[in-house]
Amino acid sequence: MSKDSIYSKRQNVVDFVFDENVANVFTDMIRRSVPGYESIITMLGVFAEQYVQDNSAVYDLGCSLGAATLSMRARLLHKNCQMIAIDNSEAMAERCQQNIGLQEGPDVSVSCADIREIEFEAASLSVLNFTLQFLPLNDRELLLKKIADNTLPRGALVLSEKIKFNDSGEAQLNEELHLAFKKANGYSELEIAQKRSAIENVLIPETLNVHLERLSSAGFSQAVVWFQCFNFVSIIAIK
Ligand code: GEK
Repeated sequence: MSKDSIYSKRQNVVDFVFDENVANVFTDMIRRSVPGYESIITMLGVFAEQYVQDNSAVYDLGCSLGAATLSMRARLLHKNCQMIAIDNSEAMAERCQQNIGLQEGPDVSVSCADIREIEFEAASLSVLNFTLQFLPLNDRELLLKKIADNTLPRGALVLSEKIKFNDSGEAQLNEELHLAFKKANGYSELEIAQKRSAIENVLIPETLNVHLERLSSAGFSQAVVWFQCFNFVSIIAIK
């Protein structure tokens, strides 16, 4: 796994993009930046066992290098399932395709596309693992509505996000702990500061309540936080 040193040298920071350089170090970057990422990935396999139904689609939306797809595929025992992994970064989609080819398992269709523009098949499980946060705020509701409309009864959506807090004390505490996590993982003050300014206009977090209410109005009958570490949560929403 290549080490993420993208922001280790002082530079003119520009808005973050999921390009070739990021794709090359992405596994290391996300593990060292998102507390609980590996636990969430492992648990997606358990969700696949629990929620995937025969004759349905399984979506990994914003799949990056395919970690969520691989975890779900390893536990997919169902008949006639169509696994679909989508990312609008060419560098990510290409590497995702390669990673999936390295392991045995059911077919996966990988495409480079914008998840706001795809036609959804009837799905039993969809995953937005730290992807919704990169969509413009105004596009989030419509996407969730489309996912809900195309989710089978008893099907599910796993939504993982960085969140913000209304309470300033809670926000400060969680941000401090997240900062400590990144430092403990070897990121320097300079790397952390430069990454922060690169991402601040690109990753727009919302509060947990906003997510839960939007899931409910999109058409999910239940939405439950099953994981939280600092300012990172994962929600399971059931149709
Ligand atoms: C994982 N889920 O490892 N359409 C398609 N893809 C998009 C869009 C869009 N509109 N916007 C952003 N992306 C992965 C991690 S990373 C999270 C997901 C992070 C893609 C983007 O190209 C990137 O690959 C991914 O969403 C977000 O489980 O970097 O914090």
